[in-house]
Amino acid sequence: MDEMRLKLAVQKSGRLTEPSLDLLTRCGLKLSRGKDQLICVGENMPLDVLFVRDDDIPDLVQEDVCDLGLVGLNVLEESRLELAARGHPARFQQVRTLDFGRCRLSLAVPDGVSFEGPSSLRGRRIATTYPFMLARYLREREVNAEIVTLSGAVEIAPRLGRADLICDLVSTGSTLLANHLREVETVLESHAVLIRTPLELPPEKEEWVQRLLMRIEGVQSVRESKYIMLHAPRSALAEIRKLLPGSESPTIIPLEGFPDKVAIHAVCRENVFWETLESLKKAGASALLVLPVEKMLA
Ligand code: PRT
Ligand code: ZN
Repeated sequence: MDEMRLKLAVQKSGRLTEPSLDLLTRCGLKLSRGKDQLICVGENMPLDVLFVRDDDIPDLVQEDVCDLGLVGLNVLEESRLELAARGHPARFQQVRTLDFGRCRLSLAVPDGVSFEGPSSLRGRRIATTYPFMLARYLREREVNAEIVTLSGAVEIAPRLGRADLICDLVSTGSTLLANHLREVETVLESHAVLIRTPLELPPEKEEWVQRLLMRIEGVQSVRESKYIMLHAPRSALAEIRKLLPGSESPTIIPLEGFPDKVAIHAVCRENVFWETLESLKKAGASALLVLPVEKMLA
């Protein structure tokens, strides 16, 4: 492999695959072929993508096989704790919080079972695929419980009599519902993160890491952003400015032939909903136009 090219680990096939590739595409990366191969070559950047299981991503960065990785905080934290337990401090650095892969690691009890806080866990058997995070949670609360480590299908463990409750990832909650389980405590709020090696990289590689970080920032900040244009009576300017969601300094332009009116252009860093447009109109605005923002660089 070419030592001068960055290597970024991405989940091969799973929940993080599509949003990870979407982020990279929005950052301008063009990949050589489909994601069926282990490695995809970046055609327009010195960056190649390695497709692997998400659980392997922290280790690949830890062992300097990859310079960068896109992985869930849940997997990262578990790996960090596991490494620490084996006496190896984690070397990967978390460099960006990403706006996808949101979920939470939660405790859930079977319907009808009471739960009055962590002390209710005393002496219970808890099934999980995240034994290190669960152990930390219990340790911090000084609760002794039995951790039943499984490799999957955690939600059926109570029904099979293997555990009294579970500690598993939840996003919509429909899996819990379908299995007659009730979420009672959050152990970790999770989302995808970008990690990197702590190694000092050659300047050319480091420059590309910095460019990628900046582009990610740009992509994430425009996702919810909108460009809004409208006409307004000068007298309503103050009120209208207050109504524009998340915009600091709108551009105010005189309107030829209408001395009492101005045009306002603003970048709103939040979504602009119909309700906002209706309020703006009520305040005197007209000719309202909302456009998506494609790229932004501060
Ligand atoms: O093969 P590989 O090991 O790469 O994939 P995997 O099966 O381990 O992972 P995958 O693709 O399921 O998830 C990858 C990452 O997505 C996780 O590590 C989390 O960071 C994130 N993520 C976000 C989730 C969920 N949401 C999620 N809902 N991971 C798993 N789930 C599970 C959840 O445990 C439940 O069983 O999906 C099920 C449905 O969830 P509900 O609450 O929407 O019903
Ligand atoms: Zn996995």
